[in-house]
Formats: sequence, C-alpha cells, structure tokens
Amino acid sequence: AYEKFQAEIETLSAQADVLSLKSSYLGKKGAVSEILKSLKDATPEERKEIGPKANEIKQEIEKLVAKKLSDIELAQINEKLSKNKIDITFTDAVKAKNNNHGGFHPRTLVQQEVEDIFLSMGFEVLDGPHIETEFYNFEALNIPGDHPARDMQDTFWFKDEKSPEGNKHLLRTHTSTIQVRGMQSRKPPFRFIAPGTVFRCERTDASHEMVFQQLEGMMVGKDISVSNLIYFMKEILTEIFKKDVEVRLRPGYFPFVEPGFELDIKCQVCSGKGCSVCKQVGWVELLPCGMVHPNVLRAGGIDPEEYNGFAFGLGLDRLVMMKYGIDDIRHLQSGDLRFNSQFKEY
Ligand code: FA5
Repeated sequence: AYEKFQAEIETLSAQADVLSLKSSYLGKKGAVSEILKSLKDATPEERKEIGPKANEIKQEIEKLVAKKLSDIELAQINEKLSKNKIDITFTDAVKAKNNNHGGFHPRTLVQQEVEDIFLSMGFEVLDGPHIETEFYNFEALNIPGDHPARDMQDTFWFKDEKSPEGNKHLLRTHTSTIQVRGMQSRKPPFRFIAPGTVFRCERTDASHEMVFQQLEGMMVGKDISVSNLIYFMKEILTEIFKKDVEVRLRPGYFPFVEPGFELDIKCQVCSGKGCSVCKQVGWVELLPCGMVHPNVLRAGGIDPEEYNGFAFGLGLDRLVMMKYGIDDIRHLQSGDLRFNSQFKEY
C-alpha cells in the first residue's frame, strides 16, 4: 500500500488532490484505517506483526504528505516571484524611450571620431592654452609684428602693458599655436593632433562664429612629402563621411607653410547648388594645410636641413555642419535642446 501511495503522490501538483489522496489512505474508510480496523479479528501474533507496521506506514504517509504540501507551496511562491520580477535594465530602457537622458553635442561626437581615426594612425592628441602669447600665435609661425598676415585673423588682445613688446597676451586665433609648443617638447619623428577652441573678433554669419573649434595636425620626420599630406587628408574625410565627397585642392597662402593649400569640400547643405553656408559658391573652406615652413621648424628647435613635415588646420565646426547638413553654425553654440537632442544616439 505504501509503494502505491508513493507512486500516486508523485504525480500530483495541487494541494487539494494531495489531501484527498491522504484521506483515501488514512481517512475513516481509508486503506490503512481498514487494516487497523481488521486487527480486532486478528490473532494476537498477527496483531503483533501487523499493528506496528500499519502504524509505521501511517507515519510515513503523513511525512510524505507534509513534504509534498510544502513543495507545492514553494513552487507557487517561486512562480509568483518570477512573474513579478523587477527588471532594472528595463527601467533604463523606458527612460531612454522617454528621452530624459543627456547626449553628446554633435561637435563632441565628431571630435571623438576624428581623434579615434588619428590615434589609430599613430598620432598623439595634444592640448594647449586658450590665452596665448604673441610669440606662439604669430611670431613663431613666421608672422612678425609688422606682417600684413596678422590682419587675416582679427585678434582679441589683452590689455597688458607690462608684457614685453612682442610677447603680449591674446586669445589664440587658431590651434596652430600648438605646432611650436608640440615641436619644442618632442624629438622627430613625431605626429600629433590638437583640437581646441579658438577666438576671433569677427562678424558672425551662417558659417562664421567668434568662438569656434579647430583641429590642428602636424607630422614631422624625414622626407615627408605633399603626397603624404594628401593621403592623410583623404583618409580622414573618407572615414568621417563614409561616402565619396567631392573636394578640391587649390593653392592657399599661410606664412607658416610653403607650399600651402586650401582644401574645400562640396557644400553638403545644398549639394553645391548654393546657400548661405557656402555663400552661394557651392564650396566650403574646410581644411587648409601645407608643408611646414623652415622658419617654423627652427622656432620649434628642429633643423630644417634634416627634417621636414606637414601641418593642417581643420575647421571642426564646419566639418560637423557638412557631416550632418547643418545650415547655420550658430545652432552649435545655441544650447537649444531641440537642436542638441537630435544627435542622441537612440
Ligand atoms: C588657419 O587658422 C590656419 N591656422 C590653418 C592652417 C594650419 C593652415 C596649418 C596651414 C597649416 P583659417 O583662418 O583659414 O586658417 O582657418 C582654418 C579653418 O577654420 C577654415 O578653413 C574654416 O574651416 C575654419 N574657420 C575659420 N574661421 C572661422 C569662423 N569664423 N567660424 C568657423 N570656422 C572658421
């Protein structure tokens, strides 16, 4: 009877079924009770043998029933828990959907992308001060005090009569200041980039800001050529745009390079048809560059007889505009969340 009970209880999963099985064995008319009842007609020897066995079976059945009931209860609790489980990542996903989180500014996104590309090509990333001396911003770059090229970049000067003549302070007008700083602290061959904010006392329009970003690049070594320069420029544009974009290279004048070039990009806002960003000409000045002038190498403590190099000054805001088709540079500085939130990555 006990083996039969064991097999039967195994198949049950509801408490009520277990209880009714129990009563069919231990209840008034149950199998075990019948055995115990029949003892009154048994001989004393039979009673001695069957009595304790029947009681043992009764206890075993009670034990099995208690265990089964507690197993069923545990299974029920576990099922409840798994149904009401709190998924913490799910809460984050809901937040993301509601767009209540922050995101990177498009300028940061593009700058990080450009930095990654140059890092993968063995360039270092350098930084430099916003407040500069006349020396690093002009003189060391082959632009002496009376040079007309100083007028190419309208400069914010500090009123500091105490500084010696030729070393007055200013807000850097370009990241080229880091060219000489970088050269002074390393030995060739080397290659680095230097992203940063620059300042010019300019009238703003769709493609000009007073405070904007540039990304300087410099490579110095032996026998570096214009084709090396063009290779790196092409590489960076292909990586950033991930499609063919039309560019043109034309001669450009900068006192710190010789020869110098202007690399223009077909305006991506109007596809070259003409708009306020490209001033109706269909092309945007993006990436001036050239071979480093011997005087600049000298200012950085490098012998131009032994080494040469190239440098470039990427207009980072313009690159952002071209990549995303932004039709006014002033959006970048606006702090307008309707603009900024368009660049969140989900
Ligand atoms: C320079 O500043 C040079 N230092 C670049 C250079 C470096 C040349 C190394 C050769 C070798 P330019 O003034 O053209 O050059 O500025 C460089 C880029 O910055 C421009 O092509 C343009 O993309 C961007 N830029 C210039 N002025 C502004 C402005 N007001 N607002 C936004 N972007 C600007």
